[in-house]
Amino acid sequence: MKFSHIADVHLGNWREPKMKELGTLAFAKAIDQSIKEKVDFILIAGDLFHTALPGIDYVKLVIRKLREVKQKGIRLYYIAGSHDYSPSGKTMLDIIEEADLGICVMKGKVEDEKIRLEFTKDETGAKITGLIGRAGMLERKYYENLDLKSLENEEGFKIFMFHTALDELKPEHLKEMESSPLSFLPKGFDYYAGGHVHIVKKHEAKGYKNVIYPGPVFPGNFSELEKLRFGGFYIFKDGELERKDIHVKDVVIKEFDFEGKTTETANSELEIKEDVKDKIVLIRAQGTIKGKTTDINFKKLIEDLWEREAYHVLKNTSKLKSEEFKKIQIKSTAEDIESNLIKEHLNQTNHGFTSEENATKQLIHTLSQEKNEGEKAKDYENRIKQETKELLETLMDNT
Ligand SMILES: [Mn+2]
Repeated sequence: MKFSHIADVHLGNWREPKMKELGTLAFAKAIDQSIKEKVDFILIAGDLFHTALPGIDYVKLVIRKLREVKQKGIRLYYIAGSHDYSPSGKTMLDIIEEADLGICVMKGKVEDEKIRLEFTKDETGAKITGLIGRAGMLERKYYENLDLKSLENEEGFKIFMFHTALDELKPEHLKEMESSPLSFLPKGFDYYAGGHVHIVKKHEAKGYKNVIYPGPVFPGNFSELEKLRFGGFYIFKDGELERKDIHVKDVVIKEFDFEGKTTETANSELEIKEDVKDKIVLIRAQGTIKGKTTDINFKKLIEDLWEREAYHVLKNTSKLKSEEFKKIQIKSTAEDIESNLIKEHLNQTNHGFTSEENATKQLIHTLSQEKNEGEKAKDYENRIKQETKELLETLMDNT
């Protein structure tokens, strides 16, 4: 048995057309390589599209590639992720199943308030099931009501697909991300095909083997490019795992530390000597400088890189500060201030929450969500209302 495990393609991600192009190229490569490897089937563990309503060109690309897959006799199984699932519960991924190009494996029924998932059986005998991911961890409710026993009692080679962050696999830099314990997943499966967390990770624990996050097929922003440089996916063959990297462009990373330096010194150091032709160049500048940050001549450097035919140039100066501003800096973060304000105003109303502080924070979080790209005002309004309603129900349930 041989299959490939892809996740977090995010077609339509990146604002710059040139970078968008690399994302689609990476997806095509992941599919082409899977075909070349003669896999029996392909798993896509959510976030194939970056939005619930992706552009027509991305839909066309997916249909074209999946038709190639089907023509080769390779099966495709998928679940929706937090990005390709709309608040009203619709996903463009439905067209894959409608067009008979793949099967969404989250199937089952609700019985006695329990979610009983069914298995989709592949020709190889592999039994596949899974749960979709939803924005704001709304899938947590599904997991809480999931009938694990019936899944665990099933015989045979089993695969569980999920699109959720797991406590045990969460890296330090994503510790703010909401997550669930691994014990939410049924035990004893042969492979856990994950998505959602953009890291490359393989995890084993008692009762759980091959818990995998393949990471994106192409990094989705500056820091992902910085950390991962390139994307990839996994191929599983008769118990053996193989990582497949997808190289679409080389990345040159240049860090400038201007701590304590004058703008003159900073400007004299601001150069990149490496060959940048047809490469993505990442410029990160940090430190507290003497003088104004606006006096640092990034424009000249970037123009020079374009002239030397860099494929794309990205700059990050979020950690670059000016001493002049340092003097009036407030020590607390926005979160600290918010947290203190909440604490100061506790116990003034009559409510049914166990933890008013926690409830307030969750409500603020839910209500401060922004409108998604391409989301209609009405859908946005309904989504916020629905999520707030669900949150209030959960908060009340816990009392
Ligand atoms: Mn994702």
